[in-house]
Amino acid sequence: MNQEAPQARTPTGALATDDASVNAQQGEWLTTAGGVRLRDTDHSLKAGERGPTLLQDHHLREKITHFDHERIPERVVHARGAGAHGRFIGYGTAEPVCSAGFLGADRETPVFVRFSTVLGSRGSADTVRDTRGFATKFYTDDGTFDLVGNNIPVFFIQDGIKFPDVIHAGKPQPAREIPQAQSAHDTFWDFVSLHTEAQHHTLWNMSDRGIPRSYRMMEGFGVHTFRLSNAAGETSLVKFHWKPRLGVHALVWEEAQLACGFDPDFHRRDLADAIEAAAYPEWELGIQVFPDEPDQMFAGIDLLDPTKIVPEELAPVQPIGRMILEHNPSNYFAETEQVAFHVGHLVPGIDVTDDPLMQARLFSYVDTQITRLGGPNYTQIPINSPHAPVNDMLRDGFHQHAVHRGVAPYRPNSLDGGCPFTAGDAEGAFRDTAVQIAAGPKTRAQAASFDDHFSQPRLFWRSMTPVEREHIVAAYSFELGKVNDQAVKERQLQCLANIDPTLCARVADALGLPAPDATAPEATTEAADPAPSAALSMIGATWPVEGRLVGVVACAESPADEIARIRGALVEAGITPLLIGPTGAPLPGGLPPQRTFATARSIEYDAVLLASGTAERDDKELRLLLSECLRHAKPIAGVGDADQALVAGGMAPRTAGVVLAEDAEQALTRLIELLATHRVWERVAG
Ligand code: HDE
Repeated sequence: MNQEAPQARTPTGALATDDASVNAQQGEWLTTAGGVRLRDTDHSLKAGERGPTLLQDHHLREKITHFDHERIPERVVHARGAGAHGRFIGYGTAEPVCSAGFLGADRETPVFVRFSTVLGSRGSADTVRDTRGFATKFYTDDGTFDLVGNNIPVFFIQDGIKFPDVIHAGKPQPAREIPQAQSAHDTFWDFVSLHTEAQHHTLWNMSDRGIPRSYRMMEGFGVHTFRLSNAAGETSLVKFHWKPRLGVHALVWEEAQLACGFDPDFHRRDLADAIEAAAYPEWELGIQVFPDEPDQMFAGIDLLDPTKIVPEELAPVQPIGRMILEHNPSNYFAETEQVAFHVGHLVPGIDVTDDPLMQARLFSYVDTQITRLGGPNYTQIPINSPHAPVNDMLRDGFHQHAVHRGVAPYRPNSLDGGCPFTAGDAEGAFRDTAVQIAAGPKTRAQAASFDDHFSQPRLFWRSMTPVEREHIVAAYSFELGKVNDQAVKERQLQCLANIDPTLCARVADALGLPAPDATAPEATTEAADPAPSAALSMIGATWPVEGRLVGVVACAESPADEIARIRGALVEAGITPLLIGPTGAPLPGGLPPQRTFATARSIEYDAVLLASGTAERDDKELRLLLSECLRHAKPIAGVGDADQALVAGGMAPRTAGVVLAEDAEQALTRLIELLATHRVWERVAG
């Protein structure tokens, strides 16, 4: 098992002990919470063998009372998640724009990352169509920096005051509390069709970005524009990007739906299994850099508007470091559930901007932890403890772990010798950038530059390949098909007409409704006629295959040495082989299969290979597995006589992406080439 607990820290951030378990359990005897050794924990104290139970039983009361309070409120959004520990390694390339020490060349910083869905409850399925959270805690020597981002670079709303509205609309409807963890219902589409600034984010959700193949294969975005400053105090505006080494890949919609039933923990399991198999997930952190001009615009795009991207073709993403996740949490609750991120956890060199969405977040994240984690001392929980020394003059409160000394937790003081002292630039103090504020009246109005809601969705749609467009049309057709209110559907079609007439016509056709004409005025301006951005598409390149999963179907007739060679070659390529046998009985060579025909479904494998000897297999389950792989555009290979099993599985001769080879090595070479393209799209392209 590759698991390592977080380092135990004292409430002031110092290392407490080398043995993290000491804080949780000590000694060999079962005890009460007070440390008294127990004789029996299986029977309550009764008046005679047949009761009644005595109120006096303090052990019973302590055990049950603690159990009664084991749950804490789940996060109001992003309740469902998975976490991992790792390292961030700076390249030093950020130095011209950012003085943050952890970005320095070869500097290593421990990190904890939590991925999540947004809408569902803590027990909901992983593979629903939704945005994914991508929150990273950097335990830097200069204090904690949290980059609390998503896998989609834009947001539904431009002003944080609307967050309760968009979330109330997306959450299950109040009367019956359904549907769980999805946007395919009236209230969501009611809101986004009325509130057209949400259309860009919604389009990303309807694309394959809404159903990632794995947390390991997602981009991450800081979404807002941040303000960086270098050692000379010069500032730049930037957007943060995480680029996954394995590429950005998605499930197909049928897989996502099947996984909700077959394996609701699909993404959690994938992340933990990959780390355990030493296929460590890795991302490169990059920044798009913009000059810090007074208008905070770049190429006509308002950098304070979180519903807009800046195409990478206009501002390339410059790599500044990489992150590798190497350890699973030891305890879900202690680490993944209790981790508390905050947009205001900033380190010297990194500052926020006036983006009105970001400004509201600066309030929300501390506030929510006070309810969720039971008071203001949540930064003392080990997973949240800074790795920098803390001397904060914050005192008391629920669950205070520190035994503070001194008499003067105030400043100025003379009684504690004036301690602690404030720091200056030389001591690495945080500096609030002295941004010039344009004078104006107090107002609830927003800038006119926030008004264009359609040109960027149009840019996204135009940047998609035909397969990706098909998926978007299918997603809108599914989601709007689940909406009952006719007016809501018509209003959303009107929004689609303002994005692109073909998109609108295709969805209208699926709904059996007329396609309206565009009404938005933007279609006449240059910004409204954007050039496609190739960086937005997920199709058309090749990516590393390390850490992908290949199902290897074998049976009693398969040669032992061939099974061994196939497994060996896959492992050599960094791919995880999963042996699939007709039953749980060991396969030739003695290895037990990891999956049986009854438990194997296409969702679990990125590609499938049939060893020779499987020719005669005509099992119902095997046929189902192969036909699903076929529909899900997965590479399939058969060695020797396995072609007969493939025909039984519904494959016509020369089906795209189906490899038949005399020997295992040939089959594997071709299969791995196909796997590097993620899927065989020409098989399913209409
Ligand atoms: Fe969050 N968000 N958010 N959010 N958010 C929370 O904080 C909030 C927004 C994001 O794994 C909450 O600890 C407001 C944008 C992630 O623990 C809460 C607004 C982005 C996570 C909260 C936003 C995010 C959260 C719920 C609009 C992408 C999960 C529990 C102003 C850049 C972090 C908690 C984790 C969690 C509020 C908008 C990302 C309630 C008010 C934009 C990844 O504080």
